[in-house]
Amino acid sequence: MPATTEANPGPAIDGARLLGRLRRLAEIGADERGGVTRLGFSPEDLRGRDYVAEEAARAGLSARVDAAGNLIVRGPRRDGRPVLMMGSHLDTVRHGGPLDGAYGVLAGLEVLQQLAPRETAMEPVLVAFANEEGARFPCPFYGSLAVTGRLDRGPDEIADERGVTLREALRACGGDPEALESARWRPGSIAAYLELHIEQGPHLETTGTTIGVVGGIVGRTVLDIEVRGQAGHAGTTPMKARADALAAAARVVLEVERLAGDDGRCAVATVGRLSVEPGVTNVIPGLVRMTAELRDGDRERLRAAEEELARRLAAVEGSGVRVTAEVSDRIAPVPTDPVLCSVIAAEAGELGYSHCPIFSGAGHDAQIVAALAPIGMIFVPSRNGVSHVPEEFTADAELVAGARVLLAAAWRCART
Ligand code: HGY
Ligand code: MN
Ligand code: MN
Ligand code: MN
Repeated sequence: MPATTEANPGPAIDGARLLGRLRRLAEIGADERGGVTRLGFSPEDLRGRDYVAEEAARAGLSARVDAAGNLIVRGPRRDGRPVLMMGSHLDTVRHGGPLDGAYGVLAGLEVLQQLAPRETAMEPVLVAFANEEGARFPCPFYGSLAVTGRLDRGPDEIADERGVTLREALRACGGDPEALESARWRPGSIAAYLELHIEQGPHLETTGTTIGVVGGIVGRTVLDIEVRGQAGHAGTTPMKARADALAAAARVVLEVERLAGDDGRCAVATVGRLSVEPGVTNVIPGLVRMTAELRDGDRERLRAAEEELARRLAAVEGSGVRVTAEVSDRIAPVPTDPVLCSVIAAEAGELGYSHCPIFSGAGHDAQIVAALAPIGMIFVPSRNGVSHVPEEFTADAELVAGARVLLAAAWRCART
C-alpha cells in the first residue's frame, strides 16, 4: 500500500470543480418549471452524457458507450485488476431536480480523476447507467440490468409513448441493440460497487446528520391497471344504468393508498399515472389506465401486498366494470454489503462527519448491481426531504462531504 505522507498526500476532492460540473450539467435539460427534464435516451440525456464524456476526456480518462447505452469511464491502465465500480445515472424524471443520479455520476468522475493516476490494487471505473428512471421508456434500471445480464425484454418489445422503439433509441445513443450481451460483466469481475446519492427523504435533515450509510434498498412492484366500463352520454344515461370507469378507478386509487396507509400491508403505495378515455366533459368515462407501485423493504411483505391488492381490485368490479392488472416490473429489496458499510462509516467518522445507518426508500442501480458484486451506498441530506421535483436541493458543503466520503471509501477499497 503506498504510504500517505506530507510529500505524497492522499487524493482529495476538488469541491469547486465538482460543484461547477453539477451546475453545468443541470443546465442540460433545464425546463420551464425550474427543474431538469432529461428523460432516458432523449436528446437532453444524450447531451448530458456527451458533457460527462467530454469532461472525462479533458481529465485524461476515456469514455465509451456500451451496447446497452451505459457510459463507461476508465483510466489509462487496464491490466485485468479487479474493478472497483462507481456509478449512478444521468436520466431524470419529468420535471425532476438537478441531483438525483447526476450527483453520483459527477462525484464518481471526480473520484476517478483522483484515483486513476495512482497505484491501486483495483481499477476504479465509473458507469453512468442508462435509463434508471424509465420515465420515457418504461424499463427502469435498463443499463444496470444489462450489465448484470438480466434484461427480460428485447429492444423491440419496449417503446415510448410515440412508438419509438428502444432499438432506435439505443442506436441513437451509440449503443448496439444487436450486441446487448456484450454489455454484461462477468461474475467476479467487479470486486465492489459504490454509489453516492442524495437521500431523497427527510431522515438525515431532520436528525442533523451529514452522511447516511445505506443498509438496504427498497423493493418495488409496478402494475399496469385497466378499468373498463361503458362510455355513454353524460346527460341521458341514468345513474343506475352506468358503468363509469373513472368512478371505479377512484375506488382503485383509494384501495392502493389504503394498502400502505391505514392497512400497512407495505411501506408505501402510489398511483402516479392515470389516463381517462375518451376524456370528454359530457361523456361517461369508458376506460381508465393507471399505474400503481408498491414498495417495501421485505420481499415477502411486498408479495403479500401485491396479492391483497389483486383481491381488492376484484372487489371493485361489478355493474359492468372490469378491472385487470398486470405486473410490469418487480425489483427485489436488497441489503448492502456489511463490510462496505463499515468502510463507509469508518471513513465518514475519520473525516469528522456525523453519520448514521439509513434505509433507502428509493430505488438505485446499486440494487441491480448487487446480483453481481457487493454494494455500498452513501447518502447526503435532501432539503425538506424532497426529490423528483424541481425543488430538490442539497447544500454545497454536504455535496462535497459526500464526495469526500466516496473518495475515502473508494481509496480504502482500491488501494488494498
Ligand atoms: O423511483 C425510484 O425510486 C428511483 O429514483 N428511480
Ligand atoms: Mn429518481
Ligand atoms: Mn436516482
Ligand atoms: Mn349531444
